[in-house]
Amino acid sequence: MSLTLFYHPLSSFCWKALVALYEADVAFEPRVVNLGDEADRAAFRAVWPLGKFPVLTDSASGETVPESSIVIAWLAQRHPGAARLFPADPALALQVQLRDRLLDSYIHLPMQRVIADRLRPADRRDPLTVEQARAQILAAYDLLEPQMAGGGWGVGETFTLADCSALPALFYGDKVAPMVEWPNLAAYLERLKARPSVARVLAEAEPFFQYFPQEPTP
Ligand SMILES: N[C@@H](CCC(=O)N[C@@H](CS)C(=O)NCC(=O)O)C(=O)O
Repeated sequence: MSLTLFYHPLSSFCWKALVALYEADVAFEPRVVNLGDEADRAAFRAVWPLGKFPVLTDSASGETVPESSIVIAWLAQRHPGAARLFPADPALALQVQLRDRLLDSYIHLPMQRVIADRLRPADRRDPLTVEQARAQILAAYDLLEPQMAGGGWGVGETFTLADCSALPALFYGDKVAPMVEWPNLAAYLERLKARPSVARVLAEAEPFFQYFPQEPTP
């Protein structure tokens, strides 16, 4: 086996890569990075200096592949089982990439800003950052809600990169900005959770959910 995935089971961006790997049934060595351990952090930074996971390495080709969307694109180019994560039709492929960008930029990253604020000492929290991040998430929900009115997967008829990206964005997004007024997105999240690749990722994360920071009491 030549592939190693540097990741953590609770990490939202790692979920994107894990779903793709499980969808495509690609064999890889899981390498959990413990960011709380200085030596492990340094070892990971030797692989990828920015220190952000997921990162996939291929000992056969010598490649180091960072960034969740690029990991999935790389898999799609090299592993037949993963090719379907990027539609062959160029127009549809562009729609898939657009959805991936929208989910990452306007739900996933703002969600991380809300969580990061929870991890700060009480006297360093920034309610304005949280408010703006939540507003960004709600605007993205509004944009995507009508697009999911027909049910099914994110873009097109089949499960793609768009769905790999949707899982962490909507799962953790729902925790910081509940999707009560967005029934199409809420139903889509339930469809995602029922997908075997996703169910496996969530089951592996389950022992770590206790570390997810809850909303601080005012
Ligand atoms: N744009 C990157 C974002 C990756 C990212 O932010 N990963 C987080 C975990 S979800 C991380 O590595 N955090 C560790 C840190 O910031 O020290 C991607 O798509 O892979």
